[in-house]
Amino acid sequence: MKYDELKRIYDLPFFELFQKAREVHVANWSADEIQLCTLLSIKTGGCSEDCSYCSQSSRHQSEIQREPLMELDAVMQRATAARDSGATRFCMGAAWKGVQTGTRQFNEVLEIVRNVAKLNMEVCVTLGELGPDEAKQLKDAGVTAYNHNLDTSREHYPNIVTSHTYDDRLKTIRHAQDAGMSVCCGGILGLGETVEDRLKMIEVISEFNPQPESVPINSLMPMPGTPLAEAHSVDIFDVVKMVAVARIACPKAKVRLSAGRSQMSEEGQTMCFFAGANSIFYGEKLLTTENSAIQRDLSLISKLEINPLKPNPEMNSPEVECDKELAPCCQ
Ligand code: SAM
Ligand code: DTB
Ligand code: SF4
Repeated sequence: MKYDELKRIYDLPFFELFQKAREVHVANWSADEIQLCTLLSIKTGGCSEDCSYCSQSSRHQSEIQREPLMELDAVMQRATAARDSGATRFCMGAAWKGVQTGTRQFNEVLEIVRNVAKLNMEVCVTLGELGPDEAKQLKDAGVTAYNHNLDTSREHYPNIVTSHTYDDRLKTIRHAQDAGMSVCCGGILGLGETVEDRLKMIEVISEFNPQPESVPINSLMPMPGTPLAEAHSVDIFDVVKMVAVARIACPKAKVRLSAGRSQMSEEGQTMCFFAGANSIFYGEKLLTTENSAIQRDLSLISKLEINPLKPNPEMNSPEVECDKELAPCCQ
């Protein structure tokens, strides 16, 4: 969806936007379902990149403890516990610039993926940059979706990250899609961006071909020691509006209410769910920060009378929609 259209939608009176998003949501999803995903940081800290929001960059003086790549058995214990607590998707994150075929670490990650994939959960990984070969190996190992966020607009990106470019991010997403993985791609609100930046990011994400399978909407968790440690928090009504816009722009994607949820009231989260968010990170921890507590989430899910979504581990990347003018094969 193009920027001008997104801006027109964003500028609708709040209740009109809210209603339109709800209509798109119920037309595409069972409105009483929510996906529960559990995150695990399998390699923490010491990252070469300079993302100004991230506690795991070695360029900042943050307080988190560096940890090497976890052993297979320890990951399996966590994945099994996540499944037993009701999660249907297991997302593993690593603080790397990227991964490379033939390295010991990448081989270990592939072994972890092969084993987690046997647990009948969707398997998501976020490992940084991928080339075509790495993407194919991850797909063959059993990855359902690759998470690689654009985080903000192309224009604002260099104010946030200088150690890699927006185009580097787009290339990785292309490689993941070409290998047949679904893509999970979203961003962070609260990086000092404007509404225009937020909508431009959604423009790029919604124009992927195929559209992403999921769109995480994170609110910045200001991390001590990072350049954004003192950033202002995002108004919940702005979060709701971006959830609504993401829902309208990517009707068939899961919209995941991601980092920052622990700071939101139950009522704020409920507005986000009504506006089209249908997935959350569920479990005590995100990567390095506390998440909303399990009991609090279960209590809210029960009050709202919604049910955890079933897993779809065999899911393929959605079909590419051909542009009939550019692709005569589809005529
Ligand atoms: N290194 C890989 C990469 O950057 O793609 C994967 C891990 S990285 C931590 C995954 C995503 O977490 C980032 O793209 C960003 O959207 C999100 N994230 C990291 N720190 C955050 C923070 N303090 N607040 C909100 N979201 C954050
Ligand atoms: C995403 O969009 N958000 C998650 C996941 N994908 C990897 C990460 C949130 C990280 C929040 C800060 C932390 O725990 O370090
Ligand atoms: Fe490294 Fe990813 Fe954090 Fe950037 S967001 S510093 S690439 S772990």
